[in-house]
Amino acid sequence: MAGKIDWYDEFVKPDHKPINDEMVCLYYFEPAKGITAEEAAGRIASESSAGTWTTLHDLPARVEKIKAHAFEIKGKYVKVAYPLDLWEPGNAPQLLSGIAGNIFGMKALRNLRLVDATLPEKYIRSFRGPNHGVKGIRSILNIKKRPITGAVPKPKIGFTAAEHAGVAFETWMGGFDLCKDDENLTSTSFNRFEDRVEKMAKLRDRAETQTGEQKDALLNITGETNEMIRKARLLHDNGWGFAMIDVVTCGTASVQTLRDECADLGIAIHAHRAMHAAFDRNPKHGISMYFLAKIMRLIGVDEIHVGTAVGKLVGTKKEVSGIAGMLRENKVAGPYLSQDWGSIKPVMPVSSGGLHPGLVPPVMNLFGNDFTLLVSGGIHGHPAGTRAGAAAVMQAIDAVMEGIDLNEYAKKNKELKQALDKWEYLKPR
Ligand code: CAP
Ligand code: MG
Repeated sequence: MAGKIDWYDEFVKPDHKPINDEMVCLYYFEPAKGITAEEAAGRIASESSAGTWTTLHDLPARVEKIKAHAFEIKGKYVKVAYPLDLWEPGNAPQLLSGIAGNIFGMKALRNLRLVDATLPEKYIRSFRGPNHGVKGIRSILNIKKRPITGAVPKPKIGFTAAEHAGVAFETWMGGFDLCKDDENLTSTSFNRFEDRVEKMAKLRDRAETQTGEQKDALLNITGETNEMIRKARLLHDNGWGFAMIDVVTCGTASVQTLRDECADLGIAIHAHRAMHAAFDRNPKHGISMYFLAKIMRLIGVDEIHVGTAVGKLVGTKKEVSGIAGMLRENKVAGPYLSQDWGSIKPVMPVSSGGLHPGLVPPVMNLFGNDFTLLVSGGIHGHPAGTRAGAAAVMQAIDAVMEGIDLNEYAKKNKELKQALDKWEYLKPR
C-alpha cells in the first residue's frame, strides 16, 4: 500500500496537558494482538471524536481543533482529552454515543472500559442535576437522621393490586418509610398501575393516620417516555412524592425528560439500575457503575442504587463506598478523576439486594446514615411476617445508631431476635 492510509497517530499526544474546558476520560484498555498501546489509544481517541479508519481527501481545518487526544498512557490505562466543542450542551445520549460508543466494538481492542470522566464546569452547567437530592428526600419523608427505609413486596411480581397494597400497608406499619415496586413490575393484567396507585394511596393515608409518620412509595413508571410522563402525573395527583425509573433500560434521554417533568410536579426520582451489570460487571470491559452513577447525578435523579457489598449482588466494598462518596460528598478515591460539581446537588445512594437485619450493621458502617436502605426478602421472610420483619430492621438501625451490639439489642426486641435466629449474619449469594 502506498503512503499513509490512516491518521490514528494524530490523536495521540503523550505529553498533552488538558486545558480547563476539555473533558478528560479515563479508560482501561487492552490492545488486540499485533497492536501497540499507542495505536490502540489513538483509535480510542479518534473513533470517539472526529476520526475515521482512513485518511480523507477533504478535511475541514476545524477538525484540528476538535480532535480528541490520548495522553498519559500508563500500563493499561489511558486518558483522552476531548475539546468541549465536540459536545452538545445538555445532551447525555450524545456524550455516550461518543465516549462510550463505537469504540467498544473496535477489532484493535481486546478490552476497553470507560472508568470515569471529568466533566468540565461549562458542560456541567448545561444540566440541572437533582431537584431534591439528599436533603430534599429527607424533607419529603420528614426523616432527620436515620437511613431511609423501604421494601419491595416479594415475590417480585404476582400480587394483585389489592394484595400488593396490603403488603405495602404491613411494610409501613412495621415502621418503614417506603414501599417500592420491583424493577420488572409496571402495569400487568393482574396488577394495573392505576389500581395499585389508588389502592396504595388509601392504605398510605390509613398508615399515616395510625402511625403519625410520613409514608410514601417508589412506584415504577418505567416504559415509553410519554407513558412515563402520564404515570408521573398520576402519581402526583394521588399524593405520592416519588417516581421510580429503571434508568438503564429506559435510557438517558427519557431520564432527562422525566427529570424536568418530575421537578415540575415536585416529585423525586428513584433510579433503579437493572441491566447495569450487562456492561459494568466485567472489570476489563464496558462502562463502570461509577460513571453510570455520575451521569445520573448530572442528569438529576434524586437517588440511585449502588449496591451493598455484603448482599446477594456483585460490587465490592471499595466500589460501593467510592460511588456513594462521589454521589453524596463529591469525594474522589481510588482510580477515579477529580470532579467539580458546581451547584449540582448531592444524590442519595440506595443500598439493596439480599439484605436482612443481621446485615444492617455492616451496611451502615459502609454508608453512614445518609442512604436509602431497601430490605425486601429480608422482611417478608421474617418468621412472624412482613410487619415484624420491618420492625426488626428498624430495631437493628436503632441498635447501630445507639452503638449497641445486635445480639444484645435483640434480648429486649423480639422481632430482631426472631430475625437473627433465622438468618444470623448470613451473606447471601
Ligand atoms: C432486592 C431487589 C432489587 C435489587 C437491585 C431484587 O430485593 O428488589 O431489585 O436489590 O439490586 O429484586 O433483588 P431483596 P441493586 O432485598 O429481596 O434482595 O440495588 O444492586 O441494583
Ligand atoms: Mg428488585
